[in-house]
Amino acid sequence: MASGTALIYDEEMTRYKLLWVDPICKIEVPERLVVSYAALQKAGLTQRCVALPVREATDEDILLAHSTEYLEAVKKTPYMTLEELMTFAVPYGDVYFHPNIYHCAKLAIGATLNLVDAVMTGKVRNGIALVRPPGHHSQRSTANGFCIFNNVAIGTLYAKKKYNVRRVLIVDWDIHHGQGLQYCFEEDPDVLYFSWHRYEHQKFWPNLRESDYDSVGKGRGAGFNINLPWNKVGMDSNDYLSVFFHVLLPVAYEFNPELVMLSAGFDSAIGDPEGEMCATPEIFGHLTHLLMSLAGGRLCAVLEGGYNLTSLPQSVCQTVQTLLGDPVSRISGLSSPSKSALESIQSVRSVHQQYWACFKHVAAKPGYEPHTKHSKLEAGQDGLQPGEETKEISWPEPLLRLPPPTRTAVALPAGLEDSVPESCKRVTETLLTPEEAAEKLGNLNIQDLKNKDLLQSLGNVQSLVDKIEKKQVRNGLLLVPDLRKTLAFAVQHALISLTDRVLLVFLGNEAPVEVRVDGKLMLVQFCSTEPHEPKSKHHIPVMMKGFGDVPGFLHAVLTLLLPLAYGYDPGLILVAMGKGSGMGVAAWTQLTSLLQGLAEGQMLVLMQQGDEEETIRTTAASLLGEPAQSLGTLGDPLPESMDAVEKLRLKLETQWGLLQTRGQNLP
Ligand code: Q9C
Ligand code: ZN
Repeated sequence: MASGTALIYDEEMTRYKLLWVDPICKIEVPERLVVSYAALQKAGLTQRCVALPVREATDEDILLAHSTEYLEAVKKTPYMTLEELMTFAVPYGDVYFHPNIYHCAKLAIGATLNLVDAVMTGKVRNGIALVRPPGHHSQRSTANGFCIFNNVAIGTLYAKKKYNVRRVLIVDWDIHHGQGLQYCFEEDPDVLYFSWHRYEHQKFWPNLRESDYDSVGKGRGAGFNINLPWNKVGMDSNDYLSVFFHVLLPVAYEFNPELVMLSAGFDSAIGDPEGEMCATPEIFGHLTHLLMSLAGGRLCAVLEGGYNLTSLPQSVCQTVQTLLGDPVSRISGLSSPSKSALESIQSVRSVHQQYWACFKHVAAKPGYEPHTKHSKLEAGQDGLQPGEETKEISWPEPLLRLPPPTRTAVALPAGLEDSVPESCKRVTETLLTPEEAAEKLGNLNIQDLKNKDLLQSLGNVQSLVDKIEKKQVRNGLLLVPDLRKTLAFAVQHALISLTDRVLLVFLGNEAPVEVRVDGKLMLVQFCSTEPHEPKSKHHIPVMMKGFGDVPGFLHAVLTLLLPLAYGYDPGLILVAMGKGSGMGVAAWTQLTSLLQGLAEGQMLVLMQQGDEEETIRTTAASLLGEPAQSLGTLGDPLPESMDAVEKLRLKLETQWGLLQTRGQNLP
């Protein structure tokens, strides 16, 4: 399995700049790269990455996405006078040229292609190319929006051609619409293009009708172009996460990409003069993490925009650190998306429901007609007015993300120690005294108190929870003889010794623990038989029609569990799989991978002894940070599972705002 993170950077790409006065183009400065790379160095991240060289793209590479005429025209720019360069740029719009920009543009493509090569050959698992000029506005015969050639489009076509990659997901989180990417792939069903962008009902640049949510792709590509327009400025982490949970991730999993290309523009971060959004740099760590469970972890990030020289380097560091596998920072105080964001989410879900099974249950928008929109939109009710308040906005510097000395500790019964990778730290047997056990577990009987295996597993749980709390260990895996009792003990111990909230995710039918401490423990239980009416509003049973319904389970994880968990913001996660829950190993490791984005990855997994060695090994690998296995082509989820999840969402969405998916104009 591939490991390592590539970083591609070359100072040469800082050697072009705007040579005349142009208020629109003046933000695209060489310092963007300089400060980003310097921040990575200062954080000690450059030496942890695999440094890869850039190369010059060949004509053949460029012609993958551009016309000969356009290439030949750009080829002349190094020999132009200042005046000729100015004149050359005029017809394109919001772009400038420089005698060295053609050279840099070739390096930007070459950097992208070297990254694709490294990821596709398994030299690295993932990586990022820090490049200038950016690419996503560039079209077949057009420069546009600071972009000369379309780096990500060329990278995608190159991967398809050279490596025979079939399905590529392009995620464009830059705050501008990558219309160049849309045009390039809108008829291609093998490339799913997702973009969110500042739109303001077409009042924001590039002011295109086709940037709206109803551009879904054309011909065979219908359904494979997803636009999420932001119609207000001031969008924040709630809005970004909601779009991932309720739009991008469900579709992305259903699409099942073999490679993820990321148009990583950071003008969607707080403080950016273009985006005027409010999401802090930490959010990019989470967005990155959420994408790392797709395509077996094959992720190529390529810099696009980002013009605030403080939030840009911070966001780049968050992204790189996540690619490297460091624990993702906690996001506290999440609430719900804004009204305007919800309207966009609802619109894109309803217009795409005919293409994607994950949206099948979405109620069609009442009175929905693709070409008469915006009528019901409120005026200025939420969000900021454009240009307002974001000028001198400040935010706290992201906290350091220090990985604990040990990533993964395991406590396994004798004979099974070799079933997990070497790098797992073995927990030496810790025996609990019967007195200590009885203190935390009222319902132990005499037999239990004499049961050495049980007392040992309780001791192991206690020592692992303590080590995680002290940040000596990041996560752990325990195989226990009595799952229910050990789990109950783990919860008791965690609640007593931690001041923080605990999230328990339980797969199985029996109620695992009496939830007593309201507020400090949230229990999300996946079960296949009707559970008893929960005694606490923090006990959330999710009925699945059997655990074999992988698409249904995944839907519940993405659209229910993750929003709940992010809203709850636990300091520790306990995950337990009852024996014979029948959960497939791929779905199970998707769960354990995704949950590591919470609680700074502090997680303890408990499994009943007797589980298959393959499951144990894969679980340990997931805790060590190996990408989850891809789930393959998902069939349709069972309607019963979807109904159950939808019902729960409706019930809980007032309390847990990240569950919301609808604007106000629906019941
Ligand atoms: N204020 C990239 O981020 N100017 N390009 C827009 C509206 C063009 C942005 C003017 C912005 C281009 C890669
Ligand atoms: Zn941009």
